[in-house]
Amino acid sequence: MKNDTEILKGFILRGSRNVLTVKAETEEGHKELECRIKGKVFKGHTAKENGKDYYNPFAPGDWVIVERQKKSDSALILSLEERRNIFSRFNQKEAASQLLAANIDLVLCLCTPVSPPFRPRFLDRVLLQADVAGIDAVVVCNKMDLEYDDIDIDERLEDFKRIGYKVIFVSAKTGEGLKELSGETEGKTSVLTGQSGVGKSCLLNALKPGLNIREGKLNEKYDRGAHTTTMSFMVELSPETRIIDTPGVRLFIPDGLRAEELIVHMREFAPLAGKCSFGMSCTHRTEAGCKIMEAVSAGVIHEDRYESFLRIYDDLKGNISDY
Ligand SMILES: Nc1nc2c(ncn2[C@@H]2O[C@H](COP(=O)(O)OP(=O)(O)OP(=O)(O)O)[C@@H](O)[C@H]2O)c(=O)[nH]1
Ligand SMILES: [Mg+2]
Ligand SMILES: [Zn+2]
Repeated sequence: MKNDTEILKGFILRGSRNVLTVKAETEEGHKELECRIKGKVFKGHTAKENGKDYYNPFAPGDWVIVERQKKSDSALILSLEERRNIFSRFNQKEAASQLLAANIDLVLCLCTPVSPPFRPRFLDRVLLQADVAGIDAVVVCNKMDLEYDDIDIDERLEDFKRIGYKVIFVSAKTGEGLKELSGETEGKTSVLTGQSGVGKSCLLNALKPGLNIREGKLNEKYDRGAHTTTMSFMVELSPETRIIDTPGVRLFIPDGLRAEELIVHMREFAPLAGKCSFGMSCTHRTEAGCKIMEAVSAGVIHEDRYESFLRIYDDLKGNISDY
């Protein structure tokens, strides 16, 4: 009886909460297996490991041990291998953390100068989350084929460079910058994040023709994306290079840190942590001797990053609002 099954190690490509596609090396070579979760062990397992609940127990990039019925294309997930890191966000609707990807080398923070409008505060949040997770991040500005004449956009992108982030300019449409982007992602597992409509799926299709990932059209009236991608999934550009596409979300609420810790996870703020007259209890809003406010006046911290900081701080205190 036992010989009818084989135990394999594989990684998750995509899936819902209950049914996941795992890629594993079987006796017949690499296969994509449709997997269900054995029992209800995982909710507890994940919660114990991370000290909190996730509304989805697995994410693309997770390594798992599965039991496969030989010759079949289905299996049961028995256990989760230890994670190197997780990229998550707080899901307000579910009031829980949502895993977007696991075991990641690089976060690609995709934005556009126009269509949909440039939203640097979204980038601030994604970059923050990458820092919290301990994952490298780069800003990727797509749709560079489109005209725009707002110098504030260039100035803000320059500021990301100034504080130490790489900014790559690309166009999924014309192919501009794709070589540089390929160079950056080569040999890594990356996660692609950004608002709906910035062209995440389109960019993947441009990086590897033939993928045929579904792309959406922008809503003309509101100049917004249509939330075309509804589930994270991994694509393999080569055996070593993997990218996880994610659904565009409207609000990115950072996850896994307390408001008081925010200061150490924003690059140009971090060196000032604890230096205010009121130390770590400073709210950086009104206090005399606040080093953050001084740094904003001196131009060491961009005013808009400071505004981002205040709003994220409020989010983390539970006062979530639009940003
Ligand atoms: N002009 C131009 N349009 C682009 C470019 N990249 C993507 N688009 C268009 O932007 C729209 C949205 O692209 P998607 O790839 O579906 O966007 P997404 O980020 O995956 O959106 P969600 O799945 O909803 O999160 C489509 O109409 C694309 O044709 C680009 O480089 N230039
Ligand atoms: Mg998409
Ligand atoms: Zn302060």
